Amino acid sequence: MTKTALITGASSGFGRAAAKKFIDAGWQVIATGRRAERLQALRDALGDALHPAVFDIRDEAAMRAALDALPERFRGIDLLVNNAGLAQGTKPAQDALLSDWKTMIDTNVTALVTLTHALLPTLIERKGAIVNVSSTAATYPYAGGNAYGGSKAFVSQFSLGLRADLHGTGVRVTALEPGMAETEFTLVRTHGDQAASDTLYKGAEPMTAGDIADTIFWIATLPPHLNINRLEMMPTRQSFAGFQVYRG
Ligand code: NDP
Ligand code: 8X3
Repeated sequence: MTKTALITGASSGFGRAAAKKFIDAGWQVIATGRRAERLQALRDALGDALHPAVFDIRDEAAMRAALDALPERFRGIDLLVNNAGLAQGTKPAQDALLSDWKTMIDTNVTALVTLTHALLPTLIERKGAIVNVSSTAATYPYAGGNAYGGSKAFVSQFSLGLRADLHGTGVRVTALEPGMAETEFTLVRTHGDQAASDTLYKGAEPMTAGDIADTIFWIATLPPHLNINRLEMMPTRQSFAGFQVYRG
C-alpha cells in the first residue's frame, strides 16, 4: 500500500529534497510551506503524488484548516517530518532582537509540537514514524546561537520524550541533528545576505539538502523493529572547537 509522508518546510532545502526523495521511491507527500509558488512548482515537477499545503506553520488555525482540507487519499499519514524551521540573527543575546527569538520559538518549537499533537492519533493508528529535524546546535553551544540552539535542544529532548511516551505503540521517533548544510538557511538567518551565506559555505564542502533527504529516507524506511533515537551528522570538514576564556 502507498505510504504517505507529511513534510513541513518542503518549499526549500532539506524539505524539498526529501519530498523528491520520497516521491521517487513511490510515496505520497503532503508538502507544506508558506511559498505557494514554490510548492506548486514542486507539484508540477513531481506530479499528483504531491499535495501542496500552503500555510504559515505558526498559524494554528491555518494548520488545522489545511489538515481538515486534505484529500481523502492523503489522510492516512505514516510519516511526519517536522522540518520547517529557521534561525534568525547571529548576534549575542544582549544585542539580539526579541522578535527574532520569538519567531524561532514560535516556528521551531510551538508549531512543531502543535502539528505533532494533531497527528499523533493517526500516527499511532498506523504505527507510523516521526523524524524531527533538530541540529548540532541542540548539543553544542556557540556565540550567537542563543535561542536557536535552545529551540533545537527542545526538539531533541521532546523527541526522546515522545519515544518514552509512545513506548509500545510501534510509533518510531528520531531526532536528526545535522551540522552545516548549504540551503537557504543562512540567507534566512541573515535576512537575505547572499555574500554572508556564500562566505560561510565557501571551501567547507558543506552537506547538501540531498544528503539530509537521503538520511531521513534511510531512517524512515528501516525495518519496523529498529528506531534511530538521535542521529548527529556533519560534513567531514566541520568538527568541534574548544572553550573560550575571558581574562579581564
Ligand atoms: P531552508 O531555509 O532552505 O528551508 C526552511 C523551510 O522551512 C522552508 O521550506 C520554509 O518555507 C519553511 N518555513 C520556515 N518558516 C516557516 C513558517 N513560518 N511556516 C511554514 N514554513 C516555514 O532551510 P533548511 O532546509 O536548511 O532547514 C530545514 C530545517 O533544518 C530547519 O528546521 C533548520 O533549523 C534545520 N537545520 C538546518 C541546518 C543547515 O545547516 N542548513 C543544519 C541543522 C538543522 P517557507 O519559507 O516557504 O514558508
Ligand atoms: C544549523 C547548524 O551550526 O548553523 O542548525 O547552528 S548551525
